[in-house]
Amino acid sequence: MKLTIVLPTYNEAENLPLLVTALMDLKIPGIEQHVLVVDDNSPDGTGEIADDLAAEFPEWVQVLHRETKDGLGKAIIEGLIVALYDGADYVLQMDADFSHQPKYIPQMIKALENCDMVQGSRYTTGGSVDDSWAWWRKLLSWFANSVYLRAILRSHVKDLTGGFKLWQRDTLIGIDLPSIKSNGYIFQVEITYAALQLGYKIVEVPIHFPDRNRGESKMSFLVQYEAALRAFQVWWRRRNLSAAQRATELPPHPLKEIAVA
Ligand SMILES: Nc1nc2c(ncn2[C@@H]2O[C@H](COP(=O)(O)OP(=O)(O)OP(=O)(O)O)[C@@H](O)[C@H]2O)c(=O)[nH]1
Ligand SMILES: [Mg+2]
Repeated sequence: MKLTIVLPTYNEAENLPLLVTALMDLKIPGIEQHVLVVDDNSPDGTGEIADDLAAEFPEWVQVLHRETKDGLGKAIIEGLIVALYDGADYVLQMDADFSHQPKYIPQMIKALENCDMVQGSRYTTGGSVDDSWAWWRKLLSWFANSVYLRAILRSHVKDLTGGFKLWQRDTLIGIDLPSIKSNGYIFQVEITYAALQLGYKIVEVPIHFPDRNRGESKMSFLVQYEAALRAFQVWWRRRNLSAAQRATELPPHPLKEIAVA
């Protein structure tokens, strides 16, 4: 089985080489693993570091260079579509700052045998967030995911904003990725909600989510507040989807340029 790991990066110069090494060290039986870095012209040189990794490990690492930073959602969608064109059977999306820990990937692959998408989840039983979070921050994040968003979207998934997702190829095709219009953090909610509405089975695997310990955080309260309001937009746009509306063909290839060393 071919697994492509899509890593969106913006200023992850310190994290990326360590993460790529950690991913390659996994060596999961029966899995041919590839990494696709999607870099938005990071000012800290992450793109060049990614090119160096691709030159060093041409059979494992590919790089997709986007000209500007126009949102995490668009970067991930491009990566997911390119992974499908490259023939991936499974596609994993994960953050490149070690908040999503490679050690969970084998469990997630096992869980994917019985479902259409596996969500690495902070809020299912056994999941947790960084110990240093203040109680009110833990409460707010838990409430936003496990109560507020779930109530609006009537979803059983407890970590709707989580970005650690392992997809079956057919699920990603069925979703019609270019139809996901949200950007930023609410993107994670819309793509999961679209999958649920299309009747795909999602299983949550508990993860511990440590804070990044290298590089700068891009998260802010404004961003979280905006995501909370946009939940209604996502619900409205997707409320009438059903399994009959699954797409059956690959979307157009999004790429202007792909650099493979
Ligand atoms: N390509 C691309 N990657 C991005 C963009 N914004 C964030 N990322 C990457 O997406 C992943 C998730 O980023 P975040 O976790 O949102 O940002 P953060 O700053 O780590 O936020 P916290 O984890 O809450 O501290 C990381 O690998 C980032 O480098 C973007 O606009 N384009
Ligand atoms: Mg992060």
